[in-house]
Amino acid sequence: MSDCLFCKISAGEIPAEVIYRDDDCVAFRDIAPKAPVHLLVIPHKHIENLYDLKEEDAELMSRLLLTLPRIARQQGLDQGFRTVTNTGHGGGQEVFHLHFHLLGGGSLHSL
Ligand code: IU
Repeated sequence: MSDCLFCKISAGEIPAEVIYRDDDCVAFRDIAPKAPVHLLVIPHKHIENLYDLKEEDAELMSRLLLTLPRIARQQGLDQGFRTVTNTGHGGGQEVFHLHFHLLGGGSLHSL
């Protein structure tokens, strides 16, 4: 999607502090971190949010989920981490390209 900020980060057209990249996804630091480690993990494919997922995205999502703990370990989050995905305005979503917040490195309160 031509006017999507995260598509542009995925394509390398807008700078971001990228810490991981593979054929499916890219992970970069959130510009307004809410924890000592706060990454956003996004598929390259433009999917708006969980409501926008199709059956054909199942394998991509499966691989992406398997990637999250690998990235967390690379970041030294051996004690654990949190993932959050906001869906739609009602879920507090501000950027409409599917992303998983990956947070850790401090004491996170229970939800
Ligand atoms: P949300 O789940 O859509 O509310 O989260 C969007 C996140 O994207 C939020 O934490 C912002 O700080 C973050 N972000 C960013 O990292 N870089 C940007 O250029 C913009 C937002 I705009």
